[in-house]
Amino acid sequence: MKTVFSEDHLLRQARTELYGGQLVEPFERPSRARYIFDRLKAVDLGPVLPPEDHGMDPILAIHDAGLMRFLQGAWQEWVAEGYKGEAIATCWPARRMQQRCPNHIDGKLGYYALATETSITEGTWGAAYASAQVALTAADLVLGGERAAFALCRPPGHHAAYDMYGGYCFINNAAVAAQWMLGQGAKRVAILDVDFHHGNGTQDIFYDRDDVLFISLHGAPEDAFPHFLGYADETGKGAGEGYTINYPMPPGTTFATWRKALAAALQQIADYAPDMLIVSLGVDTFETDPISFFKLTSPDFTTYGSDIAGLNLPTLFVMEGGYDIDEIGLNTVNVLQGFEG
Ligand code: OKP
Ligand code: ZN
Repeated sequence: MKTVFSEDHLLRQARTELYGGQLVEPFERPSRARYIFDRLKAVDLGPVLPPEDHGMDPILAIHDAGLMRFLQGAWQEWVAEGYKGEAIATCWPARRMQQRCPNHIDGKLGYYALATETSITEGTWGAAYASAQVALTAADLVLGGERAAFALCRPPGHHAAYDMYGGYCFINNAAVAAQWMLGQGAKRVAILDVDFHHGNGTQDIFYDRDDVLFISLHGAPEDAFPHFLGYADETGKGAGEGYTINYPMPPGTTFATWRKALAAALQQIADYAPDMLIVSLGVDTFETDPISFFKLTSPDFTTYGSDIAGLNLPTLFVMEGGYDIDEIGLNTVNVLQGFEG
């Protein structure tokens, strides 16, 4: 399997994440990508290619132009205000407040953020842009006839909604790739999100559409980030009714339970008969992930990679989360090797 990867992910080197009332070293850190890259090389998964620049148009086909402008300029505005730390939202348009974008950087951060753990830093936009280009280039490989491709994206994307960033995500790489596939001739695309966290951004983007089926397996919102989306009764709206499917699962969920949800999801994807499959691949379902509560083991990742291959669909894997960094390479590449059989 070919991988697409950009060193520009290194532009995102945040020093702080707001976690447990402290500013800690972010869980989403540059070494994640290096460990995955090292493992790909160690098992000789296949060639690693750089991204080709597809420009802003495929990104603006998914995201609000205001959010993109904001992300490009936020760091400069923050510094101009004289702030010393990294740019973090501190206030929100909460219930019964105006949904209007203010001028002040503090107001803009709150307007566009969906959570406060994710700081914006000098290189954040460059890394997020490169990550989206990685997904687009890997999508081209699948469109060009490859059985599968791996977009080693960093930063991740599935929490980024039409006009919101957060949860370590700025541009929704999987959604951008799905829309690109549709523009290149695919009639229907399925997105299977196996990251521990609900893919609220992807769901939001395609909620009223029937040309993208979105299925997510995740920690139940009662107990897990992003807390305010991902319930089983969210099933789509309008033309999209029935094309969003959620499998929330409780703390302690083991592979046996998780795999049953996956089997149901795979059947629903087969029934939908898409031209292509995108897997939002997060390995934070691992038993020792520091911020998650499922109990998958390393061999389980191989097993479910093989399950997904059973669909026999052209498949694009897009990297999302996974924070047990010592094992992130093994677990990620196990899925890809399991898929290849
Ligand atoms: C991004 B991705 C845990 C707080 C979680 C944000 C998690 C973002 C995950 N107590 N904070 O889906 O892996
Ligand atoms: Zn996650």
